[in-house]
Amino acid sequence: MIDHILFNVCDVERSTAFYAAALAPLGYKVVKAYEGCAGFGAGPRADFWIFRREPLTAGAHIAFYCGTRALVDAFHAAGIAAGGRDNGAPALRPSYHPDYYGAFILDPDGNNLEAVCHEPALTAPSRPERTQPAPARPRAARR
Ligand SMILES: N[C@@H](CCC(=O)N[C@@H](CS)C(=O)NCC(=O)O)C(=O)O
Repeated sequence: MIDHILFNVCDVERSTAFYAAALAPLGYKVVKAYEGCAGFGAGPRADFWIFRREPLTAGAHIAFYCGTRALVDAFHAAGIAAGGRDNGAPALRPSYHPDYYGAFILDPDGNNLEAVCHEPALTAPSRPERTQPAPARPRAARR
């Protein structure tokens, strides 16, 4: 599943106006905006981004969603083994958000591929799992 896509643009203001208008019929609007970039979404989550790039390059950025951090690690190892160029080892990137665990690979043409997991790290359960059925609760008296 695709998590987000990013296009490089040279003028973020101009492209924000363009995409806001072009994507409005699809329910997309600007849901995040930072210096040099804007994120669009049809809901609260931004899955389409524009990013100012100087000089402008055509390389796309696509991030694939992973349910676990182990999958992000596996993606990065497989991408390197397949001849991709490392563009960022698997690690947390808290500048995006506290549980953002991503890894980046450049494909043979310079496109920037990412695998990302947004879930918190797996932790041991804070209390032992219940192994016995819960004690029966007294039933309400029937009339
Ligand atoms: N080498 C960086 C790559 C980060 C990256 O490519 N981030 C994506 C957004 S999730 C992107 O296209 N950012 C724009 C940029 O870095 O120019 C890292 O390891 O964190």
